[in-house]
Amino acid sequence: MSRTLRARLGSGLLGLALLLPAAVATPASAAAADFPSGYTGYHTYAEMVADVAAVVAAHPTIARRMSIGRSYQGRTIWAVKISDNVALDEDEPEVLFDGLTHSDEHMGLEMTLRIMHWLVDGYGTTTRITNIVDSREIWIILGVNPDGAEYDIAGGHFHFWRKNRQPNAGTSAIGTDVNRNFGYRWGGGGRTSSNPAAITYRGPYAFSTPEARNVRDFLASRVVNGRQQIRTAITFHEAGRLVMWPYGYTLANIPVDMTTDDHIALAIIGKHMAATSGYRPEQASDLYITSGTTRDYEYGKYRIFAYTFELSVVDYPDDALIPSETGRNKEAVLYLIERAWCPLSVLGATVRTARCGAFDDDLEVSRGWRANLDGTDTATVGAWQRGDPQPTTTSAGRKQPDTVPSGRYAFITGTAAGTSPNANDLDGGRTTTTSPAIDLPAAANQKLQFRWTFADDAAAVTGDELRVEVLDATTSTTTTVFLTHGTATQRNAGWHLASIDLAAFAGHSIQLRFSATDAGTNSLVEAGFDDVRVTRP
Ligand code: 7B0
Ligand code: CA
Ligand code: ZN
Ligand code: CA
Repeated sequence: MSRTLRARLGSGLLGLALLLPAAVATPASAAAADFPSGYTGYHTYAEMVADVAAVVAAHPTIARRMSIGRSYQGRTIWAVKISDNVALDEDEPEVLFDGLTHSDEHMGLEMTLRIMHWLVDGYGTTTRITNIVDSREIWIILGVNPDGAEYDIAGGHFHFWRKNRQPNAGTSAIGTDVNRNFGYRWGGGGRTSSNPAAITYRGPYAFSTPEARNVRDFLASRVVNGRQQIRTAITFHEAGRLVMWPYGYTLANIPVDMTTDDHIALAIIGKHMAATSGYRPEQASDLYITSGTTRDYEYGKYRIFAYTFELSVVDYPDDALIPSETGRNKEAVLYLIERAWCPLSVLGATVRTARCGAFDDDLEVSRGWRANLDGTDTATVGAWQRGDPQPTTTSAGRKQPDTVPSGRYAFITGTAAGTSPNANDLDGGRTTTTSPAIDLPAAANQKLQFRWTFADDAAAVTGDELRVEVLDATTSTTTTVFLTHGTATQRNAGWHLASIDLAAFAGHSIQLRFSATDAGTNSLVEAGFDDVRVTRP
C-alpha cells in the first residue's frame, strides 16, 4: 500500500482495512461517490467490483475472478476468467481483454464489463457463445488503472486524468502513462516523454508502474509448458473508432521483429474486425508512433495477436452512448475469440495445414526449448543458440547462413561468426536443444516439418551430424527421425525442408531433440534449423 494512501486512511483505519476482504477495504480510499451528471451510467471502481462479484456468484461454473495485483494506491486489480470447467486450466486457446489503461477513457471499462456479460448471459442461450465458452479460456482485466479513474471523477467533476497516480521523485508532477511503461522498445521513438509533467511520461524505467507490472506478470503467468496460452487480445482505449495492430514503435510494416505471415494475418483480422465495428483499420504507428505500449509488448514478447481499439467518436461520451459504442464491437470481440485457435488460419488452407497443427514455432520468441536437457552435452564451442546468425564463408563457400527461413531468428550452432570460419563453429562434441512437450492428437497425416542447414569442410567425418529424435513419453522410447552427416567433401550452408511422418507417435506426448555433433578431431561444422511444425491432420 502506498504512503499516500496510508496517510489518507490514517493508521487506525488502515489496521481495520487489513482485516477486511480486499474488495471491501479498497472503496474506503475512493472518495469518488459517482460520475458527474450525464455520466452516472459509467461504473465507478466500487460499482465495477460489485458487478464482477455478482457475475461470478451467479455463474460459478463458468466465471471466476482473481486478483492480478494492486494499483499504486492499493486497489485490487480484478481479472475474470470465463470458460467451461472454469476452475481447471484446460488446454484451450486463451484470449485477453483489458481496458482503462488510460483513466480518462472510461468507455474501456464499460467495454470489458459488457464482454463479461455477453459471455455469461449468452452461455446456454446462444449456440455461438456457448461454443466459445466451451472451447476457449477468456480473461478480462477490469480496469488496469483504477487510481487514475477514481481521481478523474473525484469531487463530482472530471479532472481529465490519463496517467496513474504514482508520485515522481524530485517533482510535484504526478503519474506515469501506463501505455508508455511496458518493456518492449520502452523509451524508443514517437509520442513518449521523459518529462514527469508530460501526459505521455514513460516512467523512469520500463515497468516502473505497478499497473504495467500487473499486466506483465499476468501475461507471464499464462506461459504454460514454455508456451504463451493467450493467442489474441484487445486493449480498449478511447477515442476515434479505430482498430490498430502492431507495431506502434516503428512505421515499418514488417520490421525485423515481425514475420511476414504475422503481418499479413494481423492486418486481415484487424480489417475484418474494423469492418464489423464500423471502425477504421490501421497499423498503430499510422496514427502516431508510440513506444512502450501494451499491444507492442504482447505481440513483441509473446506473438499474441494484440489489437488496440479506440472506442467512440469523441472523448468522454455521455453514458447514453455506452450501449451503442460497446455493442458495435460485439461481432469483432466474438470473432477474435474464435480466431484464437490459430490466428494464422486466416492465411488460407495451405498455411492452415502447415501452421495450425499441434506445434508451430518460428523461433522468433522464446517458447520453452531447453539446452542440454539430460546433461550429456559435450560441445565446447558452438552450442545451439536461438538468434540471428552472422554469416561465415570459406574459399569453398558459405558455411554459416546469413539469412533464416522466417523472421530474423533460428537455432544456430553459435550465431556469432567469430574471427574466422573455424573460430566459432561447433567443436568438441554434441550440443542439444529439446522442445517443450507436444501432445499429438490421435490422428493420421501429421508431419513433423522443419527447415535445416548443415555445412562442413573436407575434414568432416561420419560422426559429424545433425540429428532429430522424437522422445516419446508415452512409450518411453527415443527414435531418430532425421539424420544428415559429414562426408570428406565440402558441404555449404543452405536451407532445406524436412518432412517426416509422425504416424508412429499419434496420440502420444512427445518432445523433439535437435542435436548437432562435431565428432573426432575438430572439423568445420555448422548447423541450423527454423520453423519447426507439426502439420494439421
Ligand atoms: C495512446 O488516444 C495510440 C496508438 C498509436 N501507436 C494508442 C493510444 O497510447 O496514445 N491512443 S490514446 O491515448 N487512447
Ligand atoms: Ca475450459
Ligand atoms: Zn488511451
Ligand atoms: Ca525464424
